[in-house]
Amino acid sequence: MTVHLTHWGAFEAVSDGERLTEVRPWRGDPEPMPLIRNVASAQHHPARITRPHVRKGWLDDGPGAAKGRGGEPFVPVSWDTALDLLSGELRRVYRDHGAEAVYGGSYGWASAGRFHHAQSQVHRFLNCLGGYVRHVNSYSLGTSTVLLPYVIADVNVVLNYATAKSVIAEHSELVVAFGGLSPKNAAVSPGGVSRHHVRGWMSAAQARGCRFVSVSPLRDDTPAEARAEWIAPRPGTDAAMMLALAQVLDADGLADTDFLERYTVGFGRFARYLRGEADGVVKDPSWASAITGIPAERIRELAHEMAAARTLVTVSWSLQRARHGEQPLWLGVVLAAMLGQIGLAGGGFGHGYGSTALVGEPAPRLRAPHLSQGRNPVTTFIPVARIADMLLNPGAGYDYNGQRLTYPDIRLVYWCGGNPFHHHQNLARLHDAFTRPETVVVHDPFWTATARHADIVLPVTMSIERDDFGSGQNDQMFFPMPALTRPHGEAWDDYSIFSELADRLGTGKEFTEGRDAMEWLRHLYDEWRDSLGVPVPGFDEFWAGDGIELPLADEPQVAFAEFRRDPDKHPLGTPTGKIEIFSATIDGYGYADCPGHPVWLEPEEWLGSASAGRFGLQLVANQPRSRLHSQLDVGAHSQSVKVAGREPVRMHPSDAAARGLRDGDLVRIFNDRGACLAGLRVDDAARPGVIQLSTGAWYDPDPADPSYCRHGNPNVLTADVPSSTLSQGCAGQLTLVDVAAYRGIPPELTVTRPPDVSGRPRAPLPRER
Ligand code: PGD
Repeated sequence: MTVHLTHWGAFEAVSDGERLTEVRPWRGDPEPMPLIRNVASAQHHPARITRPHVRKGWLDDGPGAAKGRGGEPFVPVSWDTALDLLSGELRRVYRDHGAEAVYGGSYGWASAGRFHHAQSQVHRFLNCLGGYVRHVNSYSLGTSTVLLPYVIADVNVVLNYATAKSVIAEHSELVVAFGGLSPKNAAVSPGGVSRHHVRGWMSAAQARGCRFVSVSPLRDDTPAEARAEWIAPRPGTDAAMMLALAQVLDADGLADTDFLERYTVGFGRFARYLRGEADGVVKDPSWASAITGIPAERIRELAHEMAAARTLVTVSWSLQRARHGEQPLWLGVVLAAMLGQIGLAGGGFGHGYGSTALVGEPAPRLRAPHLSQGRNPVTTFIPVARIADMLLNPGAGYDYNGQRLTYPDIRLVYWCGGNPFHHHQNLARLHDAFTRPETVVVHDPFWTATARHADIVLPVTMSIERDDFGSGQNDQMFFPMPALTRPHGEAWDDYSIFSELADRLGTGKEFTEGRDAMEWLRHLYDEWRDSLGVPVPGFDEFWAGDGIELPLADEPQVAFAEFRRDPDKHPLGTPTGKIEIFSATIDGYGYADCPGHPVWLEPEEWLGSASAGRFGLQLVANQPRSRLHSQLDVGAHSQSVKVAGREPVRMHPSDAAARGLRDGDLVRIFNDRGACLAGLRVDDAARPGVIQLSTGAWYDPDPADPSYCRHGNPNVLTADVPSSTLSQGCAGQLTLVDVAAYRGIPPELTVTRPPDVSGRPRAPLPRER
């Protein structure tokens, strides 16, 4: 048995050199995830890319904006041909248009493994050529990354030095979880998870008497082990509920004024807003009840319960992935500050205990080695979720985080390790944006929708097909990851592709430094080992073993304990060094969609808005439980939950009855932006008025209509709008839709088989009668 690491867990496998014949969870994992079933079953699926391909139109006509991108047939070519064509095109673009014409942001999670980390590889390669336009922030946390440094601390401090789950289990009396504590997300971490503790800490806290309150439109956003009270506001209205909690704390004399005085700035301005002195509206529980649908009395009681107990306020990442996502996040900090428990064991504020495995884990003292990406001389960047705006509007100006920026004129897009036709919003608009560049290059193991929108498609190995080592962020285990099988078809690893391209472009020495992949692993390991000052085995011993344990920090972490002890000696990284309930800096930017203190701002699409009459259901487009993002959607576990061959959508029984729908029906979900098919699951875990359709079903558009997905990708429905001007973060979590039964012959899915290489025109799809 050989150990291997994925973002969703470690497993042990037996291989016959071609495929994995036996897979079982890593023996050290107390709560292994069924997602590991996806790996072996996807490896040789027909949707794997077996050899390099070039879009026929690009081959025939050369580079240029192309309406046919995403719909035209591909021509299989040899590696030599593909690499010659691609190196020639890179040479042309860098020579004629410069590095500012290359978008190499290439957002995506790719696979676990520190050396073959796809982003590091593509960025290092492009840096050797002169750089590229990059992205900043992430789809996960784009809003938090910008907001938190103004309010409390850098996002990495908030996440990596969060109060340890063991401390919560021991000390918290009440955990109020806005957005819940989702077990499916808490099982995943970038780079990998060895020991899952998704449920254990909640059981332990609950057994000791800690109470959990889960504020979410979905009951199972918090696991049964927590025995949580479920409060289900209208999606997107948490900020109103939080303001009312703050109003009760203020009005009933429950706020910790000493804490607010010593550790925060701006409470006075905020209090005037709460009390209605600013706008004549008191933000009390009755006001919030009309917005959220939560009884005013329950909000009032909860505020008193929070003040009477050691209370941890947590906010999930999903809440900030929405219009005005800054507001509930900021209010989470404000509530914790008003309770005066920031810096105390089991109290205060946390962000993402149910969003990723790494939050609340004891940070190891050592980080595993990684490959340097080199230096990017290009200063132009975009906030990651502005990709379609950039491609559609070269030269246009826009605001971001206090700056006025200009979109560059991109000629070549290079994607390696991500799937924008999964992760971006309003996919029909993205489809349009992808017609604009002159060349699109994609490396992926699979024929994802993004690969199908490329001109040059290069097949890469899965992580089980190459030698690497891996360790997740804040994970204690560092594993060797020797190749378990030979590569599928003619797939190469990203490093080999970039090495060959770099050779052709005259930057081979700089890119490879004369090493092959195995020599890099040894080199990075030795360099790391020499820098440690603590004994770890030599490389050969490490490579032959089952992983090493990295030493942990000495004490379980309590977030912001030092700041609480001495705020003058340990100020925060905010402009004033204190928690900013009012931010003069943000106020100074003058953004109407993110003012100087947290407020309730009505989103354009919510159950109380005018358009809710036309589209009466709020869609929660959240993270899937059967795969990570869009990864390995063709794998056995992901396929096992599909309904009628489509992604499952969950709907409350009352909403299903009102529409004459039954469990198992094929349905069409629609709004003004698009439509998708899905398989209905009737389930009272969704609040009435809410449906839930996970992200990640591979986008399978009607050839004549990119806004229509046959498979169930919610991003044909979501709006390509930012959370706010401040952060320009992804706001894809919520959107208004309606649902109807699909009548007629269901169209066949095509995304699970390779695209057309014949050149024959594609037959139109059956559509609804
Ligand atoms: P993945 O499916 O992980 O999605 O978006 P992201 O693009 O990260 O894509 C990774 C791709 O890398 C896959 O196609 C995989 O096959 C490929 N890959 C794997 N290993 C390798 C490798 O070694 N080399 C190469 N070249 N490729 C490899 C995720 C993004 O989606 C995220 S992080 C979030 S949080 C967002 N969430 C939402 C949301 O909540 N709601 C909506 N509506 N939309 C979202 N989109 C975002």
